Amino acid sequence: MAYFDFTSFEVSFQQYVKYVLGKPLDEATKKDQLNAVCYAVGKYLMDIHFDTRKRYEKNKAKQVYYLSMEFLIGRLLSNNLLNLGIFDPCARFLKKQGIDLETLVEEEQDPALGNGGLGRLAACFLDSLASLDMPGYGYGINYDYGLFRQTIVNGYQQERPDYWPNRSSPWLIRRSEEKYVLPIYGKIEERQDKNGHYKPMWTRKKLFIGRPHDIMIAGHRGRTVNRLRLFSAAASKDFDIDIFNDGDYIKAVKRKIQSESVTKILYPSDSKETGKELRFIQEYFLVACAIRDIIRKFEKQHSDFETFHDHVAIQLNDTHPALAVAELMRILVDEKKLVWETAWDVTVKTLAFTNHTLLPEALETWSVYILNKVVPRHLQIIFEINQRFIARVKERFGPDNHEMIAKMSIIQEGDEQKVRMANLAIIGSHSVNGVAKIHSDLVKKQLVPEFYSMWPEKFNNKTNGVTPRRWIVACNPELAKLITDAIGRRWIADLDLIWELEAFQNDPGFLERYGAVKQANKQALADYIRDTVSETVDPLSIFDIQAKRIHEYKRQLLNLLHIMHLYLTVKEDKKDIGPPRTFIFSGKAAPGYHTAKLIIKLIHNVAHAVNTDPAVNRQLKVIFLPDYRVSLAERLIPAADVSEQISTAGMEASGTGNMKFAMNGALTIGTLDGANIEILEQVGKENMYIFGLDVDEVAALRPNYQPKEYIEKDDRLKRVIYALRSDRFSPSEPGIFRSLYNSLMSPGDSYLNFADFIPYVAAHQAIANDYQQPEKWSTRALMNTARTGFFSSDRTIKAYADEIWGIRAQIREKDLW
Ligand code: 26V
Repeated sequence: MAYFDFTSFEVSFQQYVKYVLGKPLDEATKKDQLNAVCYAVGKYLMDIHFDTRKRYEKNKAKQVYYLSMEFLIGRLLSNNLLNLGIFDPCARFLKKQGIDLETLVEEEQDPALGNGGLGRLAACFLDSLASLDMPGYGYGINYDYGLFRQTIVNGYQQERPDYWPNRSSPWLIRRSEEKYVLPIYGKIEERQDKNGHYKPMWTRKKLFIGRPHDIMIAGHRGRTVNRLRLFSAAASKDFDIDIFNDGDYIKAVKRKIQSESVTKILYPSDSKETGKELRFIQEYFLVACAIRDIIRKFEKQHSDFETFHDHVAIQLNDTHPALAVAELMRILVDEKKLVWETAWDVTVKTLAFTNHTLLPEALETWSVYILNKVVPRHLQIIFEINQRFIARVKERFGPDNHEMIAKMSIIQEGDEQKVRMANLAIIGSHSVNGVAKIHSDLVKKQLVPEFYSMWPEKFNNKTNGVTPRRWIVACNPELAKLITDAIGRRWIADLDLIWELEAFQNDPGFLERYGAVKQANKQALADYIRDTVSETVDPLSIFDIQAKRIHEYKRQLLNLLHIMHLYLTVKEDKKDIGPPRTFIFSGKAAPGYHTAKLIIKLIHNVAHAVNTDPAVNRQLKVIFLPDYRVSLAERLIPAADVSEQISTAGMEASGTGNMKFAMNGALTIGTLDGANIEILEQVGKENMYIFGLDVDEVAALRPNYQPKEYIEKDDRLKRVIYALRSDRFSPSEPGIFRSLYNSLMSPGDSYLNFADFIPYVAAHQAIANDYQQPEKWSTRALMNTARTGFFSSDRTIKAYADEIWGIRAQIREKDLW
């Protein structure tokens, strides 16, 4: 724990307001106060960071670098205070100044430098690395605009730019003295050096630069502070100078703007947007900056590049940074003068790759044309890698096995040649992992079986996890306090210990307190719902939440079909549907994903029908909370009774929201998909509602799927689907949902919504029944909290560290005492 020195904190705070902001203390706005506190906290972070670095250097510790186009870190103030162990004294200090810390925390803007699961996972990993005292640094991009802000107009999603104040964020340290100059465009001229060795020259290239910005990442207990390094693009003086000298001032300024535009905006994970040259340049930019930074650090302590992999591990977060394979080869061969074979050995031993999705539309390919234009030397290297690789494929599978060669080649042939980034990443890495057991199996069996048969030893699983520091301690402080009062505070560093809560499953006093925490969180969410969308919800109703990106495979539509069924049961049949229920949705649709946007509209229209109907709205409410983001997740998750994890089996790689909800005592209604399967293994089937087809059943059904059969079999489904078709939920915009109806009714609906409808309704009926026994419900919720210790990202990171990276904790527990 950091030691909180009241006086020096006060001095920092006051000096910042007076001398940096230039204001008398009593004129400081809320934002000023926030910045002043962040500044004072930042001093702690910096001091510990210097110590951490010294420790790593002294130990000559092997380092891991996590390369990711996205880091969805969320707000940092309360997290940093908690991890440093100075939250309470800081709150007391502020109170003395008449400032409420809880309110101040809400002033902080949520940095939205990620789309969803992949970016949030990267952020949890950084927290775990620091909390485990491991040398692990993040490399990413300092976008000016993060993921769009979502507003809703007449039930439709609208996107607004999200400017992330990267120039004024109190957490971001600009390293103005450091920069990397990067080549781009141009041609390769085949030359030879004086010994007659092949020496390609990258000529007529343009230059632009990457500037690093650092965010300090504090570990739990304040012993280790690592860093996340984000790069911004800028124009290089060299880039412009010739044009300026030529006198073309306007052209020079244009170039400057072009260079700076590279890191302007985070691309939404939108299949329509893939293939854009600017996105490719972003990926190159990240890789080029990161590898240079890694090499510079390596060279401070070592000189022999043949041992690079003994000191450095690099993890590729999906294929987005897969160009690292070519970039590392380029530097080792062209600049460090290693022979190809040695350079290749070092590269493969250094790199490791994580796959996060099986969806074919998300698998990256880039046209050879773009690579040739943007990074001609890298393309040349990729062709060389491919040629050597195909020779090995021929050795292994026979020289005439053209089918195998076509599948495994990095180059996809066709009208236009394309580079398959997954193949490049697999060939260039010593480890390929999926993010949940089932997903890793499918990577081997379905996605790349050929690679698996060639290199079975490369493939492994690392089931995702989430950090309990943010996802329990910070977002659910009352629950954290209850747990700590019961079993002590060591669970925060070692979540396995949380199983000790099982001892309280028959303790009525404890269960009552546990239930009261949930009730208070629900009340707080009810207040937030009132304040943001002007709806009143019954805090005693079942809070059933589906919060995640809107996507057909995640099946928000299945959830809606069930809600429509409940609505019609009350409205038409005048039947009782059990305890009152509040269904809450939150999530963004990719801007070009028409169907997903229509699903948002349908949620709103169903919500309108339900919420405005006095015959229904005491039993049922439907809420959509706009602009899903980390800080909203932090409110939703602690308040959930039921967590919806209902993707079509085989389509959700892992999910991590599922883990957060379960830890916070929500019962999952879910399919046998992603990490749900492992949650089931941990919490037990009596503490979950598992329904629907499993992966094998899905695969067997798909070719024979006949949605009509399900309608014929089930009158409830028939009524719901006819209501959708009849414009009952779109009286003023007839026909708008016709395409949703059509895709649900199509045998080609790959999400098989109807196939899981009946078991889904049955699972919800079971929930309604069980909720009426509050004590039993609380016990089962508690079992979810007690048995999800496995899903700490500390467990995940330890497995990466031992089995892939070969890095270690740099503080041993015994040294501390
Ligand atoms: C794709 C694209 C393509 C267009 C440009 C921007 C962009 C950004 C991201 C993606 C792919 C996202 C893949 C992803 O987020 N996968 C999720 O990863 C989570 C962490 O492993 C996992 O829990 C989710 O199940 C999985 O969907």
